[in-house]
Amino acid sequence: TRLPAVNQESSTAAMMLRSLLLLLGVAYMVAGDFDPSAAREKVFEYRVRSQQLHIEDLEKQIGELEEEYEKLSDIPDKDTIDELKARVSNLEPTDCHGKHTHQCHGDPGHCVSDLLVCDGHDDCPNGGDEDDFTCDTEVIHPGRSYSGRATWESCKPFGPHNVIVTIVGSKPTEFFGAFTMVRAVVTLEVDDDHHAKSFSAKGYFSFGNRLLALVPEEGTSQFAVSCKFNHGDKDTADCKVVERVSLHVCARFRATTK
Ligand SMILES: [Ca+2]
Repeated sequence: TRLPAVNQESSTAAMMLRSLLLLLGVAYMVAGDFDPSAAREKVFEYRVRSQQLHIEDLEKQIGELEEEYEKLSDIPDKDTIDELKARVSNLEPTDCHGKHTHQCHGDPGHCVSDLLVCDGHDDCPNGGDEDDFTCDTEVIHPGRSYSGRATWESCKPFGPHNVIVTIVGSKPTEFFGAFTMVRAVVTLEVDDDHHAKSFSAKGYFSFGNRLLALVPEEGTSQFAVSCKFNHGDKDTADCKVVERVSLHVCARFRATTK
């Protein structure tokens, strides 16, 4: 009469063992489960960190540029350089709703950080952040000229007048594809006799937000200019004349190519 009891006990023990093994198996599967979104996040984090290094490299390049300028001219250009540095360091990667985001070309549902546009790696699922359309440099081709009639809101009591921005040089940054360094001449035709004030400016073009930011060479002007090109439009931009130091908006103009 004891044998069936033993058999029952051993069969209960076997069931418990099977349950335990099953539980262990599930736990192992959960622990060892590959999570693609976490992995993508890791890769993104790595890329962002690497872009931070690129920013440091760009700052170093700007530093070298500063030294170069000091050799060429007696006038130091620290304000301009500091402003460029500040603009670059303010760029931080964010999600799709953030300020510095770029909508993937051909895929409106996806966004990437401005810092990842035209950097040589596909970040959009369809590679739209690296295609020829997005990374086209025609708008900053030397010789391109943009002009428009500026309306002053503050800073100076100027009447409406023409502003002309002519690109004189552009150079991709070696390790930071999202930006191209640009040189330009900016002309403000400040009075009715078309008495013009021209100044040399330098800055960058950001592929991610299609923004051309130009600051004057030290001592040449108190104004800087920024122009935002619509995606896909190489010929028209919404531009602002801003006070170089405060970045206060003084005037606006709609610029078109001549
Ligand atoms: Ca990219």
